[in-house]
Amino acid sequence: MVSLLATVLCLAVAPLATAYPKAEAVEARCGNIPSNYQPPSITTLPDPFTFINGDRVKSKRDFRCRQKEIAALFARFELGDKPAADSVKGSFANNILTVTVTNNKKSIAFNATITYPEKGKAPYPAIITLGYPNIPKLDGVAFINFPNDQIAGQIGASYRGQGLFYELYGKNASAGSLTAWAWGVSRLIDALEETRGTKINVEFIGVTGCSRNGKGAFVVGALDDRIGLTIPQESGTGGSGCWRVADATKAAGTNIQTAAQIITENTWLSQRFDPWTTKVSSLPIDHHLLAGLVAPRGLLVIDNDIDWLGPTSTAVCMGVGQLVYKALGETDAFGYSDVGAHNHCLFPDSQKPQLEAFVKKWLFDKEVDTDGVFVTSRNITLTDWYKWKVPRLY
Ligand code: MCU
Repeated sequence: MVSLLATVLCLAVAPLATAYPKAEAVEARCGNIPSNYQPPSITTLPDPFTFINGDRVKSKRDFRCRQKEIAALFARFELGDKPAADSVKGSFANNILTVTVTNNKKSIAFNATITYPEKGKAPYPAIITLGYPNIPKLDGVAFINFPNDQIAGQIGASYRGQGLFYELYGKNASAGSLTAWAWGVSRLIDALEETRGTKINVEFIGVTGCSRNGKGAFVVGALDDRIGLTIPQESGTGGSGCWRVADATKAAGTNIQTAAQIITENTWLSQRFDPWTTKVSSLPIDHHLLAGLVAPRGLLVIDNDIDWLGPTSTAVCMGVGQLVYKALGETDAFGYSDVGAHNHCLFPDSQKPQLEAFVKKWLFDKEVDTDGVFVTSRNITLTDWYKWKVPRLY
């Protein structure tokens, strides 16, 4: 078991400011992918620091631009598009926030129940949960239940296009369920921002979910800069695992979920992903870059030693993802913790101190040591999986 902790001081910021740097605006050209773009084949994990036109990322600002490109690549090759909406309205009564979204003269509405902490002080930081929370209660933190299955179903691969998202954008919308959920959480945050009386501090929002909902939580955090702490739990392949590493693990004889299997099981991903699942080395992205989209915001990846989830794949994938935080000089915002020997989605007590530390730091803006959390029982050699240089961008 590797656990490395070093102390880093975090500068105090004014109340109500986010603990992480707000994303800078970038030029409109960032994220434009030529329509005829053909990604090259690469068996190792693609370089976060080189644009598809070959230019190197030389500054934090360049990296913001590359993040737009990475998000556009995820949309084009794996996740589908996360659309905008014409308007969002919130209303709040009996601890339920009703979110009404209108687009193209059609409207949908969903309810999110807010559970307030017994202790603590309003306005409360909040963790949005996809499904019921599988992490323990946290002092002073509200939990907001996001009804992800209503927004986009996850009943099985033949049930594509079901849920409120598709009522608004059509059954043939490119978004898979994970992207539709990300859209829904963004609209929930829009509603929180404009609704009085919720007693939620919108500057300190986290997101979590376990297993399939952990895949969702990761994508939600990657696609909305207002989320300060992303906690994907036991998300496995399609979450904290990498497609390439999963295929290699499967080829070596382990029963692990792969791209080719995942599209036969459910509607989590866009149908745009289908043709790539038999040639994942031709994808210009992999899931280390999902961590790269969350950076420099807080990311605590909780995993479990179950073959199907791919504990080697997730350790390699997140180990390489951590290099983005290193390049940005923000290693205290990243944690990976794989503790096994417990049932799927049963959060073990031994992970609680890490969770509490990340919550204190990224949802309460307290000075806490969160640097260098990387726990795995797997023997991994990261340099087998990436062939690029990690620049110093800070
Ligand atoms: C880890 O998440 C999924 C997994 O991808 C599926 O293959 C399996 O069927 O279900 C897991 C899950 O969501 O368990 C609750």
